Amino acid sequence: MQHVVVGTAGHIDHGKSALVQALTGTDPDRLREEKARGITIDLGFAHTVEDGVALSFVDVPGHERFVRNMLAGVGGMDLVMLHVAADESVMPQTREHFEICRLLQVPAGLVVITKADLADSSMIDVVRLEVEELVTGSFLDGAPVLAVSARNGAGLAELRAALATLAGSVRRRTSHGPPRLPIDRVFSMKGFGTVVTGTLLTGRLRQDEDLLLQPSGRTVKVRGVQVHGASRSEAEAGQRVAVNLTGLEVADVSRGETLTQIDTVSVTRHVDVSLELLESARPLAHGTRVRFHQGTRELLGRIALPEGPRVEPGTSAFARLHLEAPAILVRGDRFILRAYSPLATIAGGTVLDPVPPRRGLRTAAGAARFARLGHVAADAADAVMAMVDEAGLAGLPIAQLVGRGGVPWDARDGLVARLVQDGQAVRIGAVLVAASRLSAVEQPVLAALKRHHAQHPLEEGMPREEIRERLFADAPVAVYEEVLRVLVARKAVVARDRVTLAGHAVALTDEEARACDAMVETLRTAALAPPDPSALARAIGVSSTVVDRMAVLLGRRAILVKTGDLLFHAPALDRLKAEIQALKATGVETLDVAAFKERYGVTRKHAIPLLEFLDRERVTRRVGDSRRIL
Ligand SMILES: Nc1nc2c(ncn2[C@@H]2O[C@H](COP(=O)(O)OP(=O)(O)OP(=O)(O)O)[C@@H](O)[C@H]2O)c(=O)[nH]1
Ligand SMILES: [Mg+2]
Repeated sequence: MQHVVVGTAGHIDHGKSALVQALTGTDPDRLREEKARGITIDLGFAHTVEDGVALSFVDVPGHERFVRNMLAGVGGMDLVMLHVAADESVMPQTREHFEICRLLQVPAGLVVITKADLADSSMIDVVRLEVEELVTGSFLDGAPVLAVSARNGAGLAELRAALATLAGSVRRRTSHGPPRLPIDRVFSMKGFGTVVTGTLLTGRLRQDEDLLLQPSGRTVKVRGVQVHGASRSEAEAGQRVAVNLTGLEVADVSRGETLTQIDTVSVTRHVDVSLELLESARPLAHGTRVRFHQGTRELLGRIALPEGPRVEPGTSAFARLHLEAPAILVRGDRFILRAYSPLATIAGGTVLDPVPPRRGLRTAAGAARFARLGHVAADAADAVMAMVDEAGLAGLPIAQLVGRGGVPWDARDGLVARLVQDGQAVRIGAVLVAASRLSAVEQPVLAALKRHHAQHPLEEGMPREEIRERLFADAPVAVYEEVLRVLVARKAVVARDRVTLAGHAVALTDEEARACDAMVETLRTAALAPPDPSALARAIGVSSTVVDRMAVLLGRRAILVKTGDLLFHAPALDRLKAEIQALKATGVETLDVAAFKERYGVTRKHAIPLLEFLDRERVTRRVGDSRRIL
């Protein structure tokens, strides 16, 4: 069965609650004080089934002092019934409630002229004209305007039929993924404990599952779920639900919190928005303190304007809101702003980015960023790409697509696949990186290598880690690896422990090249008894500086090994290591300097550096004057 949430709206005493009761048989005024004073103070709820459609009514108070309670009810509405009493016509809260519904983009609705029994047809025609003037050009332009009387039942049948018809055109909410339930009521039920209610905006809510209360971060368990007064094993988006929770007291939770799961929403104090200032409002200056109403939550915050000192009435603008407590948002959420004092609705708007980077706002770049976000707000793919692009090489975690990007859960993977397929983004591990960012960093990598080769002609290349620190400090390692992988695949670089430009060869002079060859040859023949470096230099006829420089180069290539002051041919040392290890198998446990000298026919000058080498390589360990073979 289709579920539709129908809200009331309108001035105090215009017969909203009476009409809900006439339609459902339930008096939505449940508080003792409401009954005593004959007015609605807080939200009331009732339900009925009409022509196969489950209608849930949210009845709001008309009193100007309770607009904040009214606001907590509008967020979940699919349809609104704007009430205008036949004997009073359009009044201040008729206008204010209508503006609120318009600014929050309640998708559809109708107008009811109530108390028709108190007016004749010419009075009703006047009311009709005033209503039409009010709603011209809005979402209610052309909507049904029905005269009804809760007292004598006139027009009720037509109203029911109109609601059932409108219900057919209501948007479907996505039932995939975790639930998002802004809480509008909390109470305790004898024998059950804490119950919270609300309109399930997206996802599914199941009995026995663990959920998160935001912003408190408290974990709770769903003990039971009720929809329209009946127990269910699960509820789905668009339904009004009552959830019995274990793990918390009534005092631990209040209206304005949201029941959800991780990665479904952003919990945030700074929000980038576009807003529309009402004609009736005063100019809104940078820095003004305002009341922010979103979902069932009300917060105080300050307006920051990226451009200009103020917003003029009747115009739209971009703004950043700095809130005094966390809001629970995703991109695309609608909200209302009210003046701090005197209380009045002044503006409404859309969340463009619930987690904006904290960079300069009143700068050219800040303004450009808003222009881009505002421009793309309608299209999820463009908005997500704007966020991906802005995240730079760090990438946008795919997990944030729902909670920050406002992408429906079931559309997330498809959107990622599309952006990757289009070549706009690359998926690297758990993040999306803009393809343009990846290609833009290639030039700096190649330039850094070129500079490095020029400054260090004898080095094989630039250490992998040094490039990462210099150019990829904010990026996950996987992103850096991906850039290298692409450059290697294109044969632009060779990447081992060091990264080298393709075609780069260590540049040696003829003398250096000859010295290298001679050093290797001499040391190979000398095996475990090489000459010291100055003797080596003399023997091959070059300066000691050249020998030292070539020693570093050959050392880096693992052709020579330096131990103590001496250079050895690496294969000679490898053989030595293997032999000593083999000795152990023949039962020899220890080795002293004398035995080592004798065994290899070397003097102390060679024996000491060689034994130190073996210690370093953990082939032996020094114990007193002797060595234990490990
Ligand atoms: N004659 C007549 N009186 C009505 C009708 N509907 C409501 N009333 C009376 O109007 C008064 C206000 O009705 P409510 O339904 O409480 O008005 P409301 O819009 O819910 O008021 P708030 O919730 O306080 O904003 C009550 O005394 C009702 O009995 C109607 O159709 N005809
Ligand atoms: Mg009422």
